[in-house]
Amino acid sequence: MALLPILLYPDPRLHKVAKPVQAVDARIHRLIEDMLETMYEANGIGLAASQVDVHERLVVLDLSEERNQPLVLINPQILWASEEKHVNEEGCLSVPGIYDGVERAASVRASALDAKGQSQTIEAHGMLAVCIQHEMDHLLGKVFVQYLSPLKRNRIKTKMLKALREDSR
Ligand code: K1U
Ligand code: ZN
Repeated sequence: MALLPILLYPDPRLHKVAKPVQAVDARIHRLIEDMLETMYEANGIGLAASQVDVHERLVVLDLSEERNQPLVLINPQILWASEEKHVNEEGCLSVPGIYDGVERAASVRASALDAKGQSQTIEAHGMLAVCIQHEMDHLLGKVFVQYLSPLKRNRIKTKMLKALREDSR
């Protein structure tokens, strides 16, 4: 297993659109293991392959208290989203230290392959629904700060670039 470097906003690679996973093979199993290790080490509840510079439709999640119930979504698709919307506080491992409210569907139904390549349907509400939508946005090259006002987004971009410059000194 290996820890993978997480791309930081405003890295342009975060805006690439991911392609479908062609085969759930040994390479994908290794990537799943590495992404789970990376997500747990960063104390995240989700991670999309796009964030580790792999532009294929793969997401890992774990919202359990004990951090022992990983969920793997390969080639996920939203089948249904509720008309009811909620605003939730979101964070992102690619935008560390920034949290803000984003409006999303309160519930979603999604289909995906699991780590064994079997199809699964997930009914998600609350934080799981938020997280699935956030991670699927990553696969489309969208970062949650793009929902914020241009003023907020520019402030975040400036702050992130300043932190990057200071880290490289
Ligand atoms: O995509 C990511 O970078 C992972 C992200 C998932 C996420 C968290 C909260 C709302 C939507 C999506 C994180 O894990 S950020 C860190 C975190 O654990 C967290 C942040 C805010 C609320 C709850 C958890
Ligand atoms: Zn994110």
